[in-house]
Amino acid sequence: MNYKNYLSVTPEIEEAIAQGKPIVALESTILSHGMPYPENVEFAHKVEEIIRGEGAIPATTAIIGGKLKVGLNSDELELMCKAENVAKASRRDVAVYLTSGQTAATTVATTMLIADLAGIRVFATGGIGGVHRGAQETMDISADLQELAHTSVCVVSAGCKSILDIGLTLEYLETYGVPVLGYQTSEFPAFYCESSGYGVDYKVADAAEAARILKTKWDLGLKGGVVLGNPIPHEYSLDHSYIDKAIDQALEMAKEKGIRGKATTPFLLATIKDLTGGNSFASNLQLAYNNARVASKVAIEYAKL
Ligand code: PSU
Ligand code: MN
Repeated sequence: MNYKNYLSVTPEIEEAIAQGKPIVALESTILSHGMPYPENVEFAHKVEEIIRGEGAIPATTAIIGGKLKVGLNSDELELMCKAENVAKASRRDVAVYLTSGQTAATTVATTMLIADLAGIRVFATGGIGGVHRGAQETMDISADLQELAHTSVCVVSAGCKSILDIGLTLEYLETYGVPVLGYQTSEFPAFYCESSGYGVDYKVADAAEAARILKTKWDLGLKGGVVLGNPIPHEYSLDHSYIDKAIDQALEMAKEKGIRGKATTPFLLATIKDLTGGNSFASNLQLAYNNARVASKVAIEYAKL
């Protein structure tokens, strides 16, 4: 396997991997297609600072110049945040964009894939992709779920947005043998809302317990990811009725405009942001910071095992 020819890992991260230090992977689709510029620049730096503050090393991923980048410098972060001619790379796009040299942001699926190639086991994001509402007709199911089925990385997220069918997303994860853990909660979180009405498989008490579960799973050769659901901090949790109204409206607009395929999720995210103004964005930032904190703790505990 000569996959290493395609990886470009910063010296700091390369050394950290070699020494078994705690590292937290971060995606770039959340920057390029999930947040407005220039607010996303501040976010991109702050989330990395939070991880460093906890004692782990951040590794933001992207596809730039025909390489799978692990760790971005300030210019590269700026490039992803400006998002001019930055594509969205899911698993099926990776080889194409590496070949063409297209700059692309990494989704949860692609970040997991890159983290796994580099040997990074913990990843912090905002929300995972999942089974879209109406998937019975459209078959729109995020590639994130198949990646979770096969790729051994723990994804710390605030669950998923209710642009998705949360119940079907959890069913899909069950079918593919992906453990869904709740970080100090028995409820699967719904991104902006700390609760979703759906339970998790197991509530973990702390990062050490989560890390032991990861080690046990992978020691057994049970390949595949783990979802660690970490609810948005209570003070930032939004009202279900408030956010659901915006989500329903965004879904209706997507239908009217005939939005399909990989454009669906970015369209819904941008429309919800516009409909709810700054409110939802402030919550979005806080839940992502909180995931970075918890992911760092898990990476630190995992590195001790
Ligand atoms: N959901 C969010 N914020 C995001 C995404 C999803 O609340 O930024 C992004 C993630 O990168 C995720 C991707 O992996 O969208 C899923 O896209 P799709 O549904 O096209 O697979
Ligand atoms: Mn899709």
